[in-house]
Amino acid sequence: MLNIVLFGPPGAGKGTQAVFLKDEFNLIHLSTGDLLRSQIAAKTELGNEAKRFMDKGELVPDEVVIGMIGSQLKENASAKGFIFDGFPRTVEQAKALDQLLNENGTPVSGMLALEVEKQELIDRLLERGKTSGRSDDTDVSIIENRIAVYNQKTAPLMNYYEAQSKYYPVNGMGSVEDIALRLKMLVEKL
Ligand code: B4P
Repeated sequence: MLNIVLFGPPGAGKGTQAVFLKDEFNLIHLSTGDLLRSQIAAKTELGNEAKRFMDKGELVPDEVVIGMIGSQLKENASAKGFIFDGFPRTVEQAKALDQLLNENGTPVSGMLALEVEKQELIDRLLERGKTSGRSDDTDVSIIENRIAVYNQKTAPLMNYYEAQSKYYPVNGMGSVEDIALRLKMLVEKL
């Protein structure tokens, strides 16, 4: 079973690349951002709670996203593997993911970390904000906060996976196709 953690700061291309990898390797794509946005669209209690954090560029509480991923893993028990996009985002979430996957005897295969310069991240998100309707993509100060939260709470996960020899940095600058090829070549070696 192939379990890939696709990692990187906001705007690094996780969602974009996950679509290619999912098709190439026949994986289930689990994006916590997408799952949360569908809860917001459905105006559920969870969605209303999550929106308060997402609108400010803050992380949604660990227990909420861990619970969502746990249910998705159960729902897709016969999958060939998963691509985790935007999860884990804290050490607590990474530990929970290890525990959930170990229960099935199928650990994380590798963490692929997209590396992109800060100004490029901001440009990409503002560009998406013109059409996405996402309030967290239209305001530079909120984008800056998302990047700061990433540096403070999420970037330490690189050490977490490096300690398990599962950390693979990938150049995330360039065309979508070139980056997809870099990721594909890496995944084939996992
Ligand atoms: P996400 O939905 O994960 O948003 P993101 O970090 O911005 O990544 P995304 O996948 O959308 O962007 P991508 O890099 O693909 O999270 C949103 C919010 O949800 C978080 O801030 C948080 O509040 C909450 N949340 C989600 N998961 C959570 C968790 N685990 N714990 C707690 N809270 C959580 O792409 C960005 C843009 O760049 C796209 O428009 C794309 O077209 C463009 N792009 C991609 N590659 C490009 C390239 N090579 N060249 C040019 N443009 C490119």
